[in-house]
Amino acid sequence: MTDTKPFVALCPETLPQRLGALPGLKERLGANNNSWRVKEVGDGNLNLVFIVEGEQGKAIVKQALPYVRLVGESWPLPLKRSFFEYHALMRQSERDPGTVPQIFHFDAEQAIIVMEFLSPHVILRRALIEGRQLPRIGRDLGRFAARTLFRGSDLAMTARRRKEDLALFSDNVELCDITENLVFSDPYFEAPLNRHTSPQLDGTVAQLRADRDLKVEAQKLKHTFTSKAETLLHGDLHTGSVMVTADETRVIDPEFAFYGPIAFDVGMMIANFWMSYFSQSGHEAQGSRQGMRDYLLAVVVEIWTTFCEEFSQLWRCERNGILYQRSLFEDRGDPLGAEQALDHVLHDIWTDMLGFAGVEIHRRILGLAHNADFETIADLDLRARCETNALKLGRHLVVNRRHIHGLAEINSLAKLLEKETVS
Ligand code: SR1
Ligand code: MG
Repeated sequence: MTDTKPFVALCPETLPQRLGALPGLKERLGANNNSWRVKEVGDGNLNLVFIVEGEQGKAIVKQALPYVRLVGESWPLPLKRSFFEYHALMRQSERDPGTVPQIFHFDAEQAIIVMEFLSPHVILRRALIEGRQLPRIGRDLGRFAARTLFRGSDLAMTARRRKEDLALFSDNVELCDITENLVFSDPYFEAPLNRHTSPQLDGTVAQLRADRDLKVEAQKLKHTFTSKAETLLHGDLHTGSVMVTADETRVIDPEFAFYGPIAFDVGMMIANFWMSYFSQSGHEAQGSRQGMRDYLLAVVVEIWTTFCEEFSQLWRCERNGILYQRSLFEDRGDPLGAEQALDHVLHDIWTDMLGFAGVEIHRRILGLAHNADFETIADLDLRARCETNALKLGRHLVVNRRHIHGLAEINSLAKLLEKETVS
């Protein structure tokens, strides 16, 4: 018989007593758990997050709940997502050291991860809403994506290790199901939990939901998402999953991790910068955000350029997996063959990345889970104008992604949409 303890949600009152004996916590906070101060700070859609402060320091305690916090107990969600988050963090810290929080303790039964308290870091999304320009973010995120996605794939891993990992993460079914519905399908019909800025967006929403080309392309992207088990994804890589200071970037919250297409993480991330771009005119009460808009488009370029450079570098130096083997190219005196293959691989990532960015934009405006970039714009007419621009760009990305040649083209369209709204 296994000795399993039933799950009990933590609360600030019980946490010191329940976790007081954990060596990982005592070491950081101090042994006197009676003096620990606990605050619940979770503002995400799914979990409890506590800051615990003791005489010697602070730590984060994150606990999954057996349901979707945003919706309530009517939407059950398994605790095992915490197991996937923990294992994804372990792999990411191997593949791009220093980019995720340090983990001090993991308890699978109680779905608890105890980790480093990052300070003075703030959530990237909040910094962007406030108009803060983070100088490192494009490079750090481009590199993180390239390293974790390349090193988690058949380009780098042994076939056995990758297949074992694929099997491990294939059980993250319920979190994939959230993405499959919330990102790829719900925005394109009147799904029960959808919401949008109404009545301002009603006409545009009806148009998008009647757009056959858009729906077909969104489903093709969903098909790619479910069938292209290329690499271990973060799975929810948006600006709310990144913590920043001016000098440091850390990526958090990979509970949606599973094996999927490389382009998915990259597209989701870039989409969130485009949404931030379109939301800026809703945050101009304290002054023009033109500088911020220029910065955000430059970050998009930097993420993509860095991703390509780092991916190419890894392709040349760490391509030791079962795909595009050196024995076919470099070892036969044909390094150009390997470069040709690299171009093709990057081109496919580019095309899919644009599509994934487009659906991510749509779902944050039309679906259940919105983002604060738009939601904090109190004037609903103004919010709707910002959202309309983002929706238009999203449609262009999804439907025309195979004919888009570079970011300059998309950023020009973004500027044009923005200018038309202002004038
Ligand atoms: C029901 S969960 C909604 C969203 O929150 C998470 O952060 C993911 O982005 C998910 O799609
Ligand atoms: Mg999250």
